Parts: sequence; structure tokens; C-alpha cells
Amino acid sequence: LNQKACVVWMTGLSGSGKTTIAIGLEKELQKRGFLTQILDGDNIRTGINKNLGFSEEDRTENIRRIAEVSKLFVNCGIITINCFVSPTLEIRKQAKDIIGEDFREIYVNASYEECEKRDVKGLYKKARNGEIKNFTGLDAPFEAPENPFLEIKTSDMTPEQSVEEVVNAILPQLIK
Ligand code: GGZ
Repeated sequence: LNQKACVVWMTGLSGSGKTTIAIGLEKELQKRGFLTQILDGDNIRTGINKNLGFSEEDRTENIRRIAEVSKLFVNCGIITINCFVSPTLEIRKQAKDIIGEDFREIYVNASYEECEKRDVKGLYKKARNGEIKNFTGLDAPFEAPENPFLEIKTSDMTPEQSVEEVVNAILPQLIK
């Protein structure tokens, strides 16, 4: 087999478009015969990380466990597509250190204002009203990656264009 897996690590604000891109990428990869697994809050924070919240300490532990799980997947040839806010340089460095050379960081960039406008889940409104504390970009930090593998500015593109850019960047990474 001349294929190798990697961890596609998407970082960005809530509502920036990580999951939308992940679903599109997964579809394109599966079409080409690759095995994939999406990891996001919906399958991680409800299960293995259900004891964790959004303090800095809990986010760090959240990302540590996710990185360890991703490493197991990638070692058996499954492309892991991760959608986590993973808000700080330090938290992503931890992930990178655990995963090693297979780590591919994608910055899904949309401004706070843009994400607040979208507010797909109504979380921005709740955060604004003080119903959610430690909300990333408001009263918890988000540090943009300094040197990501790829940056996607989702407010300048359609979801289809974003997916296409990611697919074009990732496909060559999967050949041995
Ligand atoms: C940020 C929060 C918060 C707070 C709940 N801050 O759009 P979503 O809903 O589906 O993505 C966000 C998700 C963030 O979880 P992560 O595991 O990705 O975070 S981290 O990497 O920082 O550990 C959002 C929702 O959970 N959410 N409260 N306070 N996002």
C-alpha cells in the first residue's frame, strides 16, 4: 500500500466552519478509498471527555486525550479529521508533540464578528448575555496559529471552495 494516514487538525472559533469542512473532506477522501474518522465535540465531549468543561485546565486535558486517540487511529491507517477550537498555541503544541510528524494544522479563520453573526447554535448570544462563561473569543483567549499547514478564510469562500482547498492540500500528503 502506498498510502499513509495523517491527522487533519482544524482549529478555529466556534462556528468558523470546522465541521462543515470536515464533512466535505471526509466525503472526498472516502470516495477515493481512504478510511477516515471525524472527531469533534459531538463524539468526544459526550463520551470519553464527558467529565471535562471549558476551563483552561479542562481544555488542555480534552486536547491531550484527543491527540492520544488520534495517534492510535493514524497508526492503523485511518485519517483523523479533528474539529476542535483548541484555542491556544500551547494547547496545539501539546497535540503536535503527541502526534508527531503526521500532524497537519489547518486554521479555519472567521472573525468573532462573523461567527457571532452566524451563531448557528445560539451560543454567541448566550455568551453575550453571560449565560456561558469562558467563551472562546469573548472571555477566553483564541490565539491564531503562527505557521499553519493551511489557512482557510471561510468568510471569503463558499463551503464547497473551502473543502476543495483542503482536499487539494491534503491529498498529496497521503501518498508514501
Ligand atoms: C467555546 C464552547 C464553550 C465555550 C460550549 N467556549 O460550535 P460548537 O459549540 O460545536 O463548538 C464549540 C465546542 C468547543 O469544544 P472544543 O472541545 O472544541 O473546545 S476546546 O478545544 O477548547 O477544548 C461550542 C461548544 O463546544 N462550547 N461552551 N465556553 N466553545
